[in-house]
Amino acid sequence: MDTTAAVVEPAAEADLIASLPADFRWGVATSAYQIEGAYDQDGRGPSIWDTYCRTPGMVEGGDNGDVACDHYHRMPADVALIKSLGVDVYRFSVAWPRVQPGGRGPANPLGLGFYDRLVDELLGKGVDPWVTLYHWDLPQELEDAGGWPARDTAYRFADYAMLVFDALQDRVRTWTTLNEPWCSAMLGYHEGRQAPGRQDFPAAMEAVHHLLLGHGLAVRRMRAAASTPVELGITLNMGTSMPATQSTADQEATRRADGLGVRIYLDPLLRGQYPGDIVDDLSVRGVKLPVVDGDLQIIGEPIDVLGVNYYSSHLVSGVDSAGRTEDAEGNPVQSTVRMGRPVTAMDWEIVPEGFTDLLVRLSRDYPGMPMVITENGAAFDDEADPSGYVADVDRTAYLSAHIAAVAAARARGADVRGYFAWSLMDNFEWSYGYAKRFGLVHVDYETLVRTPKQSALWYRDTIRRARAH
Ligand code: IFM
Repeated sequence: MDTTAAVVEPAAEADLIASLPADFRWGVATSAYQIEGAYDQDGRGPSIWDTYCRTPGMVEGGDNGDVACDHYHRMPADVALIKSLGVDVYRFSVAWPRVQPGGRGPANPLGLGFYDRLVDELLGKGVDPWVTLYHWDLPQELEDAGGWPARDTAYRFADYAMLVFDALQDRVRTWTTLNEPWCSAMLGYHEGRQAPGRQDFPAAMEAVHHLLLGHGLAVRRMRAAASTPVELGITLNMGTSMPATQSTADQEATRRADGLGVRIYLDPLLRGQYPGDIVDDLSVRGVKLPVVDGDLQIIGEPIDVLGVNYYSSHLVSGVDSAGRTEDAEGNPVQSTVRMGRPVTAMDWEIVPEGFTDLLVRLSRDYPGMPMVITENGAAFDDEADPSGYVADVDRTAYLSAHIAAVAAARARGADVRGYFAWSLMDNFEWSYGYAKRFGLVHVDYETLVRTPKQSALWYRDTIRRARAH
């Protein structure tokens, strides 16, 4: 790690990055199921992802998180690696099925013990821990009882959150309740492309509401129990949706995309109500959000920080490739149209200015809410040399352009206070298995040896420079 990364980002990007303040928080992020492995150790119970991975055809290559990066057994060395990148803060998630193997009842001390040690290890190295309570690994028993479409799951989540909060709040300042509830609800219960793999749109809308309710219940209880100042928040994945043309169909499709992707979360969280146009759209489809009196007050519990995960932006059309405006069920079409930009290995178009636009728009539409970029990064088809080193010029360029986009948003008034690169190291990319690599650090899945890529060295140098001015 002594090599200086030989990357010179375009001058304009370098100038923008240099404008970030010295107290800007720099970090790297991971999640439990994607890196930990040790899937049946120390009393961990099965989660929906263990089940999904064992369902033939669901995950590329039949991969699973049984071993992943084996972080569970290599944690102290991984923390040393994090430290070597020079970051201020490390965002990780706690595995609910380690803490409560069946999703209810008392804490499993061995499961909690792992996070207790992780927090101490980080603090001992001068790195702040940032805890995400839920990054998609619902205990299977709770899914069997109805999963997120069931109201009870929200209450189970708040109970679990308190077990973790009580154990770690003396050392952890920043807490994110949920990571990307859009993915849990839409990919998990509507599209079936993630665990638990259901395809039921009304159930997905029930999941949206109960995820938000679980967030609010947890925030209310954590705030009441906090014995030192804490920062509480939630992380949403968002992009900028733009109409492919100025036609009414495309503008309407864009409104719906933004409504179901952004506003259905942020409006109840920050404005105390669901967006009326989306509630109307749902009712045309015979779907209702299962709101009970008092829920919106709970969901709207004040938060301190909004986590923003950004990867790409989209042109949206109300017409599909066959020229139809309605799908087979008679619902209006909402399709994405290529902008003709370069793509990452996920086939996601690279649109850094959509990031700036998103952050400026969020600060305009939801004023007064500090933001931190809790994820941003890119998968590319890395080729490691015999030593394991990857000269990932493409990822480095992506990071440079996107950090500059954050700085540009700040210059336009967006209150963004930190940035986490996704991800610390290559890991289990959900339905794509190990085929997609997002890491700043290369992982050899045969030997599990970690090797910092060029992007890791560039990131370390960038942080150093940002602190120096
Ligand atoms: O790997 C995921 C992460 O778990 C959630 N946000 C998006 C990343 C890349 O797909």
